[in-house]
Amino acid sequence: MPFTEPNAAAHRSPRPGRPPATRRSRRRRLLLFIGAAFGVVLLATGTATVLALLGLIGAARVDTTGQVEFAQPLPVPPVAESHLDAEGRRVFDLSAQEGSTVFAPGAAPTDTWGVNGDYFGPTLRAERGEEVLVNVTNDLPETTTMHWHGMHLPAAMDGGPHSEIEPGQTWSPTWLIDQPAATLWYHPHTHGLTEEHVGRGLAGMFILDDEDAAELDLPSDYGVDDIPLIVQDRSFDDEGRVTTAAGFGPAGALGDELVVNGAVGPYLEVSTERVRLRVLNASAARTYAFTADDGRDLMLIGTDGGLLEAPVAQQEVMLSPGERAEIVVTMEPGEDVVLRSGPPELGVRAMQDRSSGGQDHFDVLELRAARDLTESPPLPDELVTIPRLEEADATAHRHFEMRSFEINGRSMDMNRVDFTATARTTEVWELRNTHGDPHNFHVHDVQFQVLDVDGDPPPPHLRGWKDTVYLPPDVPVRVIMQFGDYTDAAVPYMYHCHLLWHEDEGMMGQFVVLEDGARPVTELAGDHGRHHDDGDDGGHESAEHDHGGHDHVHHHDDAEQHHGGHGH
Ligand SMILES: [Cu+2]
Repeated sequence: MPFTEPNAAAHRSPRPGRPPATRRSRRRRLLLFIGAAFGVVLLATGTATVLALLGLIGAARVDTTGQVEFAQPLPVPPVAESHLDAEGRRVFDLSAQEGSTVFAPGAAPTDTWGVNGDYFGPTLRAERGEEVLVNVTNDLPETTTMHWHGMHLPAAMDGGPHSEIEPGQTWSPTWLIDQPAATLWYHPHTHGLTEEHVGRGLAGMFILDDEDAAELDLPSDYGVDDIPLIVQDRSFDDEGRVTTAAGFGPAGALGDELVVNGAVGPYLEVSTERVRLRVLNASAARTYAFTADDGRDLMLIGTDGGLLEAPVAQQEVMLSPGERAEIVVTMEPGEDVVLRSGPPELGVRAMQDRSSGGQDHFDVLELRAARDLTESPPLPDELVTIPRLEEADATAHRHFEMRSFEINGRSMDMNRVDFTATARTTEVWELRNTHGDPHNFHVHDVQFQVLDVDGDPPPPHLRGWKDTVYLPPDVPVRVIMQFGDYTDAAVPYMYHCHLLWHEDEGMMGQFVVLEDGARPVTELAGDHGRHHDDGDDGGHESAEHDHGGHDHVHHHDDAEQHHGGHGH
């Protein structure tokens, strides 16, 4: 069992046999029909043009506020067991396996995948300065991978699409935890299959601790006042089994109900005055804008890569796929507060907005405060010191244009290294969504800082460490990062859109980190011929820096010409 709470099936439901949200089933059937029809068109054409068309009629507005029953306790993933080996490494044993999950009281079970259980996986936890070793055994009937999202680590340990784990095999990456306390996560990064593998349930949290965070008076009793919330959108059939997504639009497939830690309509019994929510958007396509139903402040204390310098009072916390937020909510004795998601400001035109989930409302989780709450210390005014990366130190400036399913006009090629970064150097990347559709940007190995958004200093919630950032159309976002010591000429890191359908369709590229002047190998390992598009694989390009008409991505020495001819 992946969770400490009893399975929903073993729980007495106030209304046994009632699957979730039957009241919306008629509309869902209609949407399924429309979705299926467009799915056929999409398969037939496979072009982004169809998506624009889909934007017109692909998905209806969803609103579950006030309709969710909150009939089951929130399952909390257990902390993964570990032991120290002879070399002092913290060892975790994970098994990706098949299972069966009941998502709501009385619902029929759905065939799912999980890690050491039926759905999702345990929360891995390690301290800065520790070496970890994770044995990942693939007990599934097909090849998968396991990526440590947000982790600074050698490329060969990163679990990208080159690090395939065949059925029956065990992959055992090991690395030193060398970054601030943070809420990271793990999930497959299988070439062309990430959406499917994550959607089946392969995901979990990886919480990092350090001394700076431990010294702060923050809620940190896991499962009591420090709660992981892994949020996905799903659609269910009349019996409560997961079914084809109810909506489909430019962002990808959208469910019309929310699942938190694998449960539909969960509640959390809060026993302390303050509760810290570690929220992970593990959805394929949906962006959330979390709010409290009474509009109270959500105190944002951390983002993807660690704690902020100071808590930020937010009425709304927006998370695109892959992003995390640590939020502290203050409760009064005996009250109920519903965590909701309101329409996220995707910044896309109305046509795309509706079918990208930009007008949807959800009830997420009910927080039920006990009559007597244990007193919590006030939130610290200051959290951690974040050393600022300086633009003046940057030795490379790169530009990434997100458009259709391509980055800088190129689709993912497992055999092409798109650029080389130099170890221990600082780079500035300008990220630009020149598409009308929603995209975000995620880079492996490093945490970055946002330098500016549309030329302005970043808002407070974007001033901490980030590894994934939402890119509204036509709003340039500049980020700065520093590469570390890890170099590998043969195994690349990925950068990509974290909307999983886009990523699977090739909205991804690869880079290697090398010592100054070194060159990547020309044939990369791990290509098993499962390219999503077989049209142009014959002549594998040289894996060295490709200047052939793709100069969006380039080194500092030719950075000055980057605006030429791209219609910015
Ligand atoms: Cu995208």
